[in-house]
Amino acid sequence: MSIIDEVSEAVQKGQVQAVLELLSQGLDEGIAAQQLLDDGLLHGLSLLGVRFKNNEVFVPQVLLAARALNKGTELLKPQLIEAGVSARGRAVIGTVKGDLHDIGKNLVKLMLEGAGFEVIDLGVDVPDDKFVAAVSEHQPDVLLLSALLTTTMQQQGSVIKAVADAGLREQVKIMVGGAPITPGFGAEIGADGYAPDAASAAEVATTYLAA
Ligand code: B1M
Repeated sequence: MSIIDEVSEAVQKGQVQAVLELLSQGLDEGIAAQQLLDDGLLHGLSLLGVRFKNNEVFVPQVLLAARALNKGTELLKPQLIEAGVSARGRAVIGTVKGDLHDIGKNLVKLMLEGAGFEVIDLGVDVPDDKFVAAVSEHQPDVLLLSALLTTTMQQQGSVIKAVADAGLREQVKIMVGGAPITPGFGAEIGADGYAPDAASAAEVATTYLAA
């Protein structure tokens, strides 16, 4: 079995230590960090996701896998982002209220940092008023909202409305993303932008910075 397949297996089993050791071994052997992330960590989670959907594994196993994946991503972070990029913008990011999924959000955060953003991460299950308070306090260039559930995607619209009601809408660009989100949905709820994945989220956010 290749190291990449072993990473995928270890993620599915939620084995943090094994994931970290395999990733270090992979990097030592010259495997690109992006490949370890895509074909190892994320591929493992995707396979587990199918078994989750089919009720073959349950929330505790998926939680352990998510923890292993997040730890593994932290280890790869220096290789994934360009070193030494100076901060040239500020972003606030969070997963909306009612939603506990943070893997995608963490990847978007990582790519934003790689693109030179200072990122304030509000975490998961973030209520609207916390997003509003963060925009008021940190004056970010971009606010990024993540949602993974069809039952929480509407919450993104609620955050946008709350920011507008607080009189802050003109001073911040708002982007939405997450597996169920489409560009059409983003436009419908009044977002400025949408991105399908972490790398393009950083690209779109960068276009909002004043030249
Ligand atoms: Co959840 N879950 N989950 N889960 N979970 C999904 C999303 C689901 C599709 C699984 C399934 O049934 N097939 C399903 C949603 C169905 C739906 O709404 N239509 C689901 C469900 C139902 C649930 C629960 C309700 C299950 C239950 O309790 N019965 C429950 C809800 C809890 C809650 O949030 N209130 C639940 C719980 C969990 C865990 C806690 C166990 C765990 C999350 C742990 C964690 O995140 N720390 C979990 C996981 C891991 C998943 C799956 C398996 C993987 C999600 C993931 O991390 N993908 C998922 C099934 C799947 O996707 N195969 C599933 C990898 C990640 C890199 O992708 O997050 O899409 P993603 O992020 C991408 C893009 O979307 C984009 O960039 C990222 C990187 O490229 N992106 C953005 C994301 N945010 C962005 C923000 C931006 C821009 C781009 O800013 C503008």
